[in-house]
Amino acid sequence: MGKHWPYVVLAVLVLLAPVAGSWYAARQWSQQAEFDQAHLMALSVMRRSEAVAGQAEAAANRLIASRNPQPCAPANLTLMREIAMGSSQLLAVGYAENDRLLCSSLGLHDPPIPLGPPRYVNSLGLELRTALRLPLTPGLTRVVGVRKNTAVVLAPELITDLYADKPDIVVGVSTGTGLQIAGRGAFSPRWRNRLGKASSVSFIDGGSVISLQRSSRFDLITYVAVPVQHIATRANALFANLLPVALLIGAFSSAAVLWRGRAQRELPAVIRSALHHDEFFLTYQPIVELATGRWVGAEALIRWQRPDGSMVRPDVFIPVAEDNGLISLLSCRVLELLAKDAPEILARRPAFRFSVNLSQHDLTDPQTIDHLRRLLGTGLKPGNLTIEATERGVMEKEAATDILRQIRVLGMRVAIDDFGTGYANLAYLQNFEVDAIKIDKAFVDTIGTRAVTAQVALLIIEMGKALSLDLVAEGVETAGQADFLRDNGVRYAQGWLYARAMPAGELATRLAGPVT
Ligand code: G
Ligand code: G
Ligand code: MN
Repeated sequence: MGKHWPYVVLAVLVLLAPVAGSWYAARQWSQQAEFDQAHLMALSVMRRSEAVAGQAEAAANRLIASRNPQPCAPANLTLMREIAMGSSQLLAVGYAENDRLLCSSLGLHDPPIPLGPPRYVNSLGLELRTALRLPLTPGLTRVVGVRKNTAVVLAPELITDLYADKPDIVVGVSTGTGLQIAGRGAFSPRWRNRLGKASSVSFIDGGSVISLQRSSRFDLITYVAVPVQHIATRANALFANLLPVALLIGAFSSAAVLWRGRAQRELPAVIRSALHHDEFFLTYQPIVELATGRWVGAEALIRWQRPDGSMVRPDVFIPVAEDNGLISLLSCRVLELLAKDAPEILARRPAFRFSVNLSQHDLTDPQTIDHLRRLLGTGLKPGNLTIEATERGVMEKEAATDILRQIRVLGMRVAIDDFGTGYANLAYLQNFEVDAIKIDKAFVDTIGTRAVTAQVALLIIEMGKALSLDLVAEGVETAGQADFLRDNGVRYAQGWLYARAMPAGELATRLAGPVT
């Protein structure tokens, strides 16, 4: 049989799904990891910046507090040296006037050293200058903070040396206004806008993963920018690790799909062989009269046990049989099996009713009538038989009407199975002159619940009563459901509350018992 390609397509998808999944996961994880790492780095740059700013502030406060009327007198220079030497992060502290450094812990400056213009002033009067060059180190730029004529000189390397082993990473610190104080790599003042009033933010901009961190103590923002390629590099490494496992899972699933596909393709041949070797048998699920609890009938349900003892479910092999022209052979077998099982039961209960499921194809096949006639030759009376047809089976084929009519002419009853799940409508029930409807378990399940469909069970019951149809509720599992159904005029029920499907022998024995 054809129908191979859907399994091949599925097998390929199932093989690729874990691979695609781990690729996607590797990208997501790596992006998150880079964001997290950038965030941690910005935090750590902030810790360093705050330590430096803290020392600068403390040094300036000490010098300001000394209030020396002669700021460049030797005694004050000694104090400056003491302060500078005691501060691990400061190059020098000194006295400034008119944008010039007159003296510092380095000594008297004659001529005074120009500090350059202030680039930033805050509410405390702190001015920052970022382009100082000391005569001793003309090649290096220094940062100076000046408050109340007290200058603190800082080395930007304190910040730019961070992560020196990762030269493609941009690190730095700026003021809250976006003035770069110290930094390595290209800094963009517009990054600051992304921070808004938040204390930290991470984002991708211009090929970099950027993370900003705001200080809670000073008007400082630190930033770190990592090239986005880092995400790809990390993702590729991760993916390389995941790939073998993903391929293994994919291959196993894929093999399972192909194996199942093969089993499905071979199923028709196996069904034929099973018919030949008598592997099918029937079980019977009692149909109970709600008012009395009597078992008035039973639905015959086909079972298939393989020689190895395993059972194949009807939902698996019935559709395959339908698709491969085998269903009439199976239905025919069901009638043969029933003919063998029925006499023992009818000997005790001559009026007992057996329900048999026919498929859509059976309902358009004139041979079905011949098979049913033959069954009547074996001792069953037409009144002992109910044919169950699904709504779909009846609705979709014109010819079904004719077969159903002939079945009723034979004197057998017709029930619509799984009612409510298909194309339920009043007009067609009238046209087809059925005898009974079986209310699908789905509606019985909603009884006593707040489900939206709970009202449908009642609607079906009212409809059945209006058309004088017998009603059989399927899948009754609780006494509450049974009470509700009985109180609303449903006559029959089937379900685990009463009995599960059982072999013919057990049915005969239990029918002889006291309750049934
Ligand atoms: O009781 P069980 O789980 O086997 O029922 C599964 C499905 O198989 C039910 O929908 C039932 O109607 C269907 N089924 C059981 N026996 C037969 C049969 O003999 N013929 C057909 N066509 N369907 C059946
Ligand atoms: O479609 P049909 O009614 O022919 O199929 C009956 C199916 O419902 C079978 O699979 C049978 O095992 C199952 N069944 C019968 N009674 C109950 C019940 O009370 N509860 C549940 N969960 N399943 C039931
Ligand atoms: Mn049924």
